[in-house]
Amino acid sequence: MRDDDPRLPTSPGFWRSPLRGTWFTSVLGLVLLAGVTVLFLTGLVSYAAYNPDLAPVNDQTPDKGLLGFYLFSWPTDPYWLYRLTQGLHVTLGITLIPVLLAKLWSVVPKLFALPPARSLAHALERLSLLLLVGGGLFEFVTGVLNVQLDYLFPGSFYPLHFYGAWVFFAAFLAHAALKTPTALRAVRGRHTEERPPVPAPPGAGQSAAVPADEGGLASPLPDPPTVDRRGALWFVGGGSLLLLVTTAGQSIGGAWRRTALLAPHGWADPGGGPNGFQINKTAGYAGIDPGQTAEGAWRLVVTGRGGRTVRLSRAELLRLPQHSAALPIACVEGWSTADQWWRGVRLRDLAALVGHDGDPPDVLVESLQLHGAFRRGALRANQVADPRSLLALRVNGEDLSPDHGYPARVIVPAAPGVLNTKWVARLTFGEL
Ligand SMILES: Nc1nc2c(c(=O)[nH]1)N[C@H]1C(S)=C(S)[C@@H](COP(=O)(O)O)O[C@H]1N2
Ligand SMILES: [Mo]
Repeated sequence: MRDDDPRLPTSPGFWRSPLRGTWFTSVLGLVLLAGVTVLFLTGLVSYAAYNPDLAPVNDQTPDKGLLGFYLFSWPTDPYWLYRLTQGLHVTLGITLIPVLLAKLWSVVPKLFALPPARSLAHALERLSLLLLVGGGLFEFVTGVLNVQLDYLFPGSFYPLHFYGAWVFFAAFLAHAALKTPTALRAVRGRHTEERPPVPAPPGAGQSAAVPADEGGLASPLPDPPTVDRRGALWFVGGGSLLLLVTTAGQSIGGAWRRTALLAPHGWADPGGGPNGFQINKTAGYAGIDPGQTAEGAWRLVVTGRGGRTVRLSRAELLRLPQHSAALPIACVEGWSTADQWWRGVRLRDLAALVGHDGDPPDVLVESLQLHGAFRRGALRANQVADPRSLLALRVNGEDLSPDHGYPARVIVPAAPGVLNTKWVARLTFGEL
């Protein structure tokens, strides 16, 4: 049979690495079982955090009614909540890349196995593996691209990554239900009866060092090993550790940011001084013309109950009661700033100006920006009501810089950065 020609990848004899086997695949699989579960949960949370169900300006994902059954109103406490959940999501996702690749490598002979389907059940199993592998790669690739290439899929990243997550996780759960018992047995067995798979001494050829191979993953014709399975795991773990220490600093912010060698460093060097923290999109990139933001030209338009509207200059805003809040900016990309001191007018005080005293409603925030998915956003009533939610005019004792949103920007505790709209031009309360 041609299937058995060891020159073809469809033959088990083609795959010669002595590392492949149930134990190696099981250890990696169990790490992914824990890790991917955390990724899925923090991902769902991240989706809920940006208020996709509040208004189409935040998200137009069709059918999120079904998959978004769990959506809830995102709290404002603790104020570092999104910084934690999203830092965890992105850092863990990046750290797991070597584990994912090693896991796929360890089972790649199965991808080529013939016949493609021995029975209907086998065909269904392989189809589910296609969704598992395809879905997993899709989630990791879109996640990394979104972080590294700064919104490669403007506006569409959320639905892509969200739908992909459900497909991937459904296949992942089915796979875990089938394989976890075997994996646990393989890993436990190693501690009780079996010695670690001792590398065969050079020249010993196919020695008895190949352990019992329940999953049919071990090569029938293994090459002599150059590293044992433990060594290979250390190699994978070392890769993960390297990614971890060169990524995690971006979520801590401040001086730690310099350790985040792999994190994108943004479009502009923020420089030093009170405004010297990470900039996402610059005013220039967003097409904000300095003429529009000048003292004589800019007015904030606030609309509320029954269409009541006030127009306020920056000087008038500065004459309203000013409040401070120490809050970070935490982006969906996983980076955060340390806490910054913001100062400005409470959103709920602005709601009160247009007839919503006491119990402020949701608000639509629109910026001067004409294009781009994040030029506007909707905040929920609980976010408007929080006394730390500000239309900030100053940061760390100085006026906002143009790149951080001058003349005015929104800052809300625990909210994703994307809802901290810069260059605000209009607030519309209660008409979402
Ligand atoms: N008008 C406007 N506001 C915006 C954005 C934007 O593109 N346009 N980007 C948002 C995103 S995604 C983030 S993470 C924060 C970043 O704020 P910073 O640049 O001051 O750090 O601003 C938010 N506000
Ligand atoms: Mo962001």
